[in-house]
Amino acid sequence: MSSEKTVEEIKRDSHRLRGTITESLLDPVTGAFPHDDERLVKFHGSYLQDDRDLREERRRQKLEPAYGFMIRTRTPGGVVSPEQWLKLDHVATTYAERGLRITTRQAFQFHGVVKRELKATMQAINAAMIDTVAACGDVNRGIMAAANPHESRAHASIHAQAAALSKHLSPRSRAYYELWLDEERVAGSGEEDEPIYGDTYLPRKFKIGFAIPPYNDIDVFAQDLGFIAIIEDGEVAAWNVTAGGGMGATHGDPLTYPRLGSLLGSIAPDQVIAIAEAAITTQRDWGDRVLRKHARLKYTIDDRGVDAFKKEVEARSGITFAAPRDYRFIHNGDRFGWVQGENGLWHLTLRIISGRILDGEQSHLTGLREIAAHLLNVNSAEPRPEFRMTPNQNLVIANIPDGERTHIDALVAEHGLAIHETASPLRQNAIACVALPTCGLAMAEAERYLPDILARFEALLATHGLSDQPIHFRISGCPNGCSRPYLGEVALVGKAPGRYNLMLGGDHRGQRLNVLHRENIDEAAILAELDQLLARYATERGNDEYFGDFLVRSGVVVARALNLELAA
Ligand code: SRM
Ligand code: SF4
Repeated sequence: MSSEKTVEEIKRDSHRLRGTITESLLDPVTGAFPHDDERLVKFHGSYLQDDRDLREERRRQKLEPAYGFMIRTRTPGGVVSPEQWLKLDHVATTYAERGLRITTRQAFQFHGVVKRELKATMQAINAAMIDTVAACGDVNRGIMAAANPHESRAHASIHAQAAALSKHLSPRSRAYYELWLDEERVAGSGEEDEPIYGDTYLPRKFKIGFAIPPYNDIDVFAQDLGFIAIIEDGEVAAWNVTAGGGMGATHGDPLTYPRLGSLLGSIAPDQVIAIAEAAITTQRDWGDRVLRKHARLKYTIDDRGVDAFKKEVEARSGITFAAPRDYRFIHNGDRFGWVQGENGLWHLTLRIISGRILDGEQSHLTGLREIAAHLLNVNSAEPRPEFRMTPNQNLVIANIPDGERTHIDALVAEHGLAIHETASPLRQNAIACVALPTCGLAMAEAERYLPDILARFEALLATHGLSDQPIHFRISGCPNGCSRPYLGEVALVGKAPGRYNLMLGGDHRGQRLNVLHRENIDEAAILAELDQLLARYATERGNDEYFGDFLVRSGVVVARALNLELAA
């Protein structure tokens, strides 16, 4: 039976990612896909899920699970125009449940799309000139780029670089266009040359990001391949390159672990594509094709050594890395409210809790729709107003002429979107992954639990007179690490319903992994532990000392990977 095939076999036999997806879409008997097509549809940006809140009840009623598809966009650097926003809003309100969801990699996700509407939804997304190709699957994923809006010229150039690289690394297969957009099949269809990926694509997902110091909002050290811009006179003068970052782990399996990227050296501004292609093809050829848990680049690099990997990338690209250039990160979060870019235009960063944009207690979806509609008519030269999703699941309304700020502020206030003005620093910076009810891998709540745990954490901070402390808190429903929890000063990693591993000791720059402090504890134990530590922090901390740094200095935790060579 085909479901016994390995993922490698499924990819190889898929006719370049087509499989039998067309037939599976037409099968009226089930809301699901057969196993092989389920694997393949990921390469088209979609996951088969089921509503886990309803699982038990449906089982009792002898019904199949409440299947729905998640769809993720490919939006390099997280930029969309107001026109695109309105079209994506239409997709969310027409086909999906739970609104628009900004992800930790600057994409949108739609949840709960039923199979019979999957194709129409894909087409509606494409009508916004946005596709979902390679948003998931064993390929290069959505490329991240700094969202911090200060340095306008550098931003424009790294966004253009992210988009160009994303295009270069996209699969050449026309499967997406045939299956979803009814492109006609031509001779050779199903056998397209895949010069970068080959017949079986990559052993595992691959992630790339571009950072602009001093802000590390993209968490560059969590990327398989990271580019750190060295800016001179407002332009990118060089890139430092990192490789082998990643967060995913499995509870109790020491073969798996989070890892910070290693600094390989620096390259010239125009060498990004050659280096990225060489790194990807090296991982294609060297990565583990047997054990998927061990197939990320971080394990390849640890198995072969950083130097061997670096030399191979140099040989394949014909580029020799120069010594790393000096740089300094100060922060990996977002800066909220209005800031003016060097080109005189204004940018407003809004806090979106867990990236979820819904009409609920507040009319956030409606508010942003009205803002997008207004921006369509703003009379301004290039660069035009746009939306930028941030890697911390927030939203920047960018390139706004001075005269438009009052109107936007009014819409923001009317629709309760000014969360950043009142939220505690803890709440402003917290990140939660999606987890239940859609994520099939979730062991515990994350996004839905975030407001409650934040309220309790805030109460503790208030007790100790620490309400103004910007503690970075991250929560994931399982150890895969989608909220990049291993970089949080305080993090909860789901173990079972209501139970988490308490991780402590990350920093504010995304340069230090936290460590396991208490395993498999419930909320009462989490709060009791934090209570004690915050009491010490309140009295023993140094001037301006962050909580994570305090925990390390005072020996409460021994940070596992200080990555000292990077700490400028
Ligand atoms: Fe993730 C799997 C959601 C960013 C590491 N991730 C999943 C799946 C698709 C579950 C599944 O495989 O069935 C989740 C879908 C949940 C849902 O219902 O929507 C999921 N990941 C997410 C998002 C939506 C989290 C969020 O709250 O925003 C993020 C989408 C990013 C995007 O737009 O592409 C997301 N995932 C990440 C990140 C953060 C990052 O990339 O900066 C990581 C850690 C970095 C890394 O890759 O090492 C991450 N996701 C994983 C892993 C562990 C991979 C590993 O190396 O072991 C899995 C599980 C897997 O691949 O087998 C996973
Ligand atoms: Fe799902 Fe785990 Fe990722 Fe959270 S961290 S979205 S629970 S895979």
